[in-house]
Amino acid sequence: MAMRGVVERPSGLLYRDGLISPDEESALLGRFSQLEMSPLVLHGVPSRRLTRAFGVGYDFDTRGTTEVDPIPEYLLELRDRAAELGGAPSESFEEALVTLYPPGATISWHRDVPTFGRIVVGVSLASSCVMRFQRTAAGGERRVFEQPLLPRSAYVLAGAARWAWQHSIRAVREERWSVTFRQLAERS
Ligand SMILES: O=C(O)CCC(=O)C(=O)O
Repeated sequence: MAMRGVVERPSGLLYRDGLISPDEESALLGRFSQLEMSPLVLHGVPSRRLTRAFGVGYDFDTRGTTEVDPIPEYLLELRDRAAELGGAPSESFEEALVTLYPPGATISWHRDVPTFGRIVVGVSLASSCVMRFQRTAAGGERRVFEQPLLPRSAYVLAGAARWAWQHSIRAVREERWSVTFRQLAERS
């Protein structure tokens, strides 16, 4: 179903197909299948998607960062490529959030919390989905955009795409994994 509103590409949204090869994707998915994942709990309500944070964690109840395991070696090359696409030093991406969307899982409308920095880079694995964007323009008109995310692709949210637009993902048809790299606002 098409979104209602005037279509506008969010400024600061960058999309790149083929950030990783099919072999690299398989190797990462093999690693991810060994990870202990937990349902993301948003204000007491567990969501259908499962996550595992590395480097820095975030608690939606206390709105603070938490201590988690360091980013594993096998994610460092991926972080380098994500950082190059995002145009910021690799080490500035202190969080790597691995998310598993079982079939039917979604992420609802949100902006990433301001604890995190100016640039967010997300990598998609295993299946495709549609990332939706919305904002209210001056005068109250709704602006919308849909960005298909293919497996092995990456997107960058910076500028208006990071701060002015909300994003969400429609229910995925097949299992999807993502890795989201974020900076900490206080250091970016
Ligand atoms: O799975 C994705 O690529 C999007 C993740 C996201 O929007 C989030 O974790 O806030």
